[in-house]
Amino acid sequence: MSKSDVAALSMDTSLLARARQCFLAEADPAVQAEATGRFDRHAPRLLHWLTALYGRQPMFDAWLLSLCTTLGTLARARPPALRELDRERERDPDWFIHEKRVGYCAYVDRFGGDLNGVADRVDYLENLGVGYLHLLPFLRARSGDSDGGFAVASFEEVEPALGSMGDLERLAARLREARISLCADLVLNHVADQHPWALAATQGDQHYRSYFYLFSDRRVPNRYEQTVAQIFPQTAPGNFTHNDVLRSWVWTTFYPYQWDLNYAYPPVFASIASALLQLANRGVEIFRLDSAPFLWKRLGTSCTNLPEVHQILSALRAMVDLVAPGVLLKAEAIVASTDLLPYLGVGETLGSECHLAYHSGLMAASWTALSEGRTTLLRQLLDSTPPLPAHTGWMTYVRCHDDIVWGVLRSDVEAAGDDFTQRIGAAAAFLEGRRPGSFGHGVAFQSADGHAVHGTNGMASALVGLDSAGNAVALRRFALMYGLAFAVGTVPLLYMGDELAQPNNEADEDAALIALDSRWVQRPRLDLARLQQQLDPSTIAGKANAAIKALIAARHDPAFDPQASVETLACDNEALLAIRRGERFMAVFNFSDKPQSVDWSRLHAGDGWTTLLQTADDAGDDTGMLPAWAMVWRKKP
Ligand code: OTU
Repeated sequence: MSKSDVAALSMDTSLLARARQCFLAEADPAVQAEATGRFDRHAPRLLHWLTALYGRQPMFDAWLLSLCTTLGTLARARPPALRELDRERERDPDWFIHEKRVGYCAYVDRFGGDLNGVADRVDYLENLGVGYLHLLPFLRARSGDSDGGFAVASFEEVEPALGSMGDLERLAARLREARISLCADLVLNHVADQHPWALAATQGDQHYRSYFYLFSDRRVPNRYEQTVAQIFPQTAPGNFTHNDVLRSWVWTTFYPYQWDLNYAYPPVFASIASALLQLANRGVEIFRLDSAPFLWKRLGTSCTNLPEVHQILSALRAMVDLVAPGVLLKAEAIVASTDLLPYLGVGETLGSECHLAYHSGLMAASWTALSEGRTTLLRQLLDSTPPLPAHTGWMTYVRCHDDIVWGVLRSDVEAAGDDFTQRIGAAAAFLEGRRPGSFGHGVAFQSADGHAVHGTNGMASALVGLDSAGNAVALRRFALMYGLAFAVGTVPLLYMGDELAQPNNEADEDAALIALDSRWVQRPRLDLARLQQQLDPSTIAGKANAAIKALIAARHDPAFDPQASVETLACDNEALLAIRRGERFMAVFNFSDKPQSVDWSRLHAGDGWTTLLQTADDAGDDTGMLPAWAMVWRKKP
C-alpha cells in the first residue's frame, strides 16, 4: 500500500468509538487504564487495516464489533505472568535485540519425545545459551501424512502423542523461568482436509465452504496455474486438488491435503486471530507465521507477496500490540530479498508488520559462496540489504527443517548478469556431491530432472562434508557457515543436531518418509550418544559443540552490538568476505580452499584491535594468512 493510499483511507471515528466500547466492556477497573491506553494506541491501526481489507463487505461494522468483543475477552483472559511480560516488553521494545538471543529449532518428538520431554531438556538449552526455542508444529495434525505437522487439524488441541494443552502451558512456564521464549508455528495459510472447517465445508455448510477456494471446474484454476509457481513440483504437482464429495477443485498450494484458507472472507481472519491469541495466552511468545506470502490470491499474479498479505499481517500485528504486546511475530517468507523487506514494515507508512523475518537469501547465498569459493553473491546480498526499521531483526540461519530454496536468489543472480540455472545449478550440484572435488553430501529436492534448480536438503555437517571425514578443515567450514549467521544476525538460529554435528538422517524407521520427501534427511532424532560426547573435545560432536558455544559467547562481548547494521568492507579478494558491525566489531571469512592473506590495516582493524574469535591457529595474527575456510572475529576494546 502506497503512502497516498494510506492517507486516502479515512478513519470511521464513530465505528472506532463503538469498537472501543466492545473491547473495554467488562474490563476490570484495575487494568482499565492499561487496556484503554493500548486501545487508543493500537486500535486505529487495526481498524485501518481491517477497513482496507474488508470495509466494503456487507455487515462489516457488525463483524468488526464482534471481533473487538472477542479481542477484549482474550485480553482479559491473559494470565498475570504474561501480563507482566507484556508490560516489561512495552517498556523495552528492543528486548529481543539487545538480549543477544540465540534461537534453537527442533521437532518436539525428535528432540524430547513429547512436550514433557522437552521440558526435561530446558537445562540443556540454558547451558547452551539459548534464549528462544522454536518447536516445529505440535498442534493436532491430520492422521496419516501431515507434512511434519504442517497440516493442522485443530488449533485447540496438542497432537495427542506429544502431550496436552496443560503440558504446553507448563513447558512455556518452565521456559519463561529460564528466560527462553517459546516460539510456535502458526500455520495460517492452510488447514488439513480433516480440520473441522474443511469437514463442515465437505458436508455442504455454506459458511465453511467460504473458508476455502473451491472451483466447480478447471477453467479458473487453469488460468491461475499460468502464473502460480509450484512448491512441491514432484510430490504435489499443481496448486489444485479435486475433491469428489464437493465435486470441486480445492486450492492446495502445498500437499493435496492442505487446503488454502480464503482470507477474503472476514471470518477466516477472525478465526485465525483467535487461534493466535489463545496460544499466546497459553504462553507462546513468538509466532512463526508459516507460508505468509501465500495468504492472498489474484488472477494474473504469482499469488504471493500481494499487498493484501501485508494488510493481513499489519492487522495481526496491531492486534497483538493491543492484546498481547509481549508477543513477537516472525515472517516465514522464503522469497526474493526485495519481496522480503515489506514483511518487516519497510516502505509502510504505518510501520509495524513483523518483528522478525528469516533472511533466507543470505542463507542460500552463503551456501553458494561455499560451493563457489568466492563471496561475490554474498557481498551483493549484504550490500543490498537496507538497514532494518527500528525494533525489527533478522533471523539468520545455516539450516532449517526445509530445503535450501534456491529460487530466492534468482533476481540477485540475474542482477549480477548470470544465468540462474547455470550458476545456482552448479552450486547445488556441488553441495550434493555431484561435481568433481565437491565435499558435500546434500540431497536434491524436487528437481530430479537434473536441469531444474529447486532445493537442496541436508544437515549442515553433511553439506560441509563433516559427516564422513570429521577432519579439522571440514569443521572449519562448519564454523564458517555458523560464524557468518551469528555475526550478521539479530537472532541467529541453531538447528537441532547441528550443535553436535549430527549427520544426515538415515534412520531405517524414517526411510519411507525420506523417500517421499527428502527434507526428512535434515530431521533426525537427537543423537543421545553424541549428546554424551558434547564436552569431549576428542569427538566431532564435542568439537562442533565447542565451536557453537564459542560463537554464542563471542556475541556476548560488549564489542558486539546487535543493534548496529552490517557493512561489508572492500578487500580486493573474492575469496574473502570482510564485514564490520558498529565501531568495535569486524570479521573476515575465507570461503575458499586456499589460504588468503589479510591486510588488517587496510581493513582498519589493525592497531588497537584484538582477536575475539578465530577458527584456525594464528589466523588472527596481524601479518598472518587466513587458512582455507577459516574465520576471524576482531574487536576494539
Ligand atoms: C513452510 O515452507 C514450512 O516450513 C514447510 O515445512 C511446509 O511444508 C510448508 O510451509 C507448508 O506448510 O512455502 O514460504 O520449499 O520452504 O514449503 C515458505 C519448501 C514455504 C519450503 C516451503 C515453505
